[in-house]
Amino acid sequence: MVTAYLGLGANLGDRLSALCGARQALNELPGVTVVASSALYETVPVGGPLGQDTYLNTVLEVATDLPAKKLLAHCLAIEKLFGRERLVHHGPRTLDIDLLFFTDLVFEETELTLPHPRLHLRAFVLIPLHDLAPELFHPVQGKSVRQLCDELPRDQGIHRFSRTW
Ligand code: PH2
Ligand code: MG
Ligand code: MG
Repeated sequence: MVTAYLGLGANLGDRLSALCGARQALNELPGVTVVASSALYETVPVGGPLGQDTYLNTVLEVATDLPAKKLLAHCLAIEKLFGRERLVHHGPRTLDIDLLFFTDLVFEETELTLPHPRLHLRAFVLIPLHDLAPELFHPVQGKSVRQLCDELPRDQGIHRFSRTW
């Protein structure tokens, strides 16, 4: 069993039920157990078309004995199950599941880069990840999640969502 971190986001349709449903679907996969969930965060969209609704974002810690690419394939299948359509780059989505870290694996291929290549720049990933794993070390940036959070520009348009889940 190894530890992986997944970033989830939704800004179209019933965002909370997509995140809850995705967490349940991940936990039901053979070889995957959801170990911990961060708080939920309401976040301003980064990139993509203007006028999009705000996102709900969260991060999950999972224990898995699947290889990274298998886990990614399951994540993409769960996105589809929740109505994900890929129409516009960074466009609104019912559910996005990104593989952030897979143990300390550093890996680069077209369909999968680990750690996720933009996670160190994104408050909507780093702040929920910090809830779960502040001392997690980013092997490419050479910094902990805590350090990366401290270096984020102020006012990243991210607020804790009042609901527990
Ligand atoms: N995901 C993106 C692009 N922009 N912005 C926010 N706030 N949250 C996201 O999850 C997000 C985004 C690409 O996957
Ligand atoms: Mg994403
Ligand atoms: Mg994605």
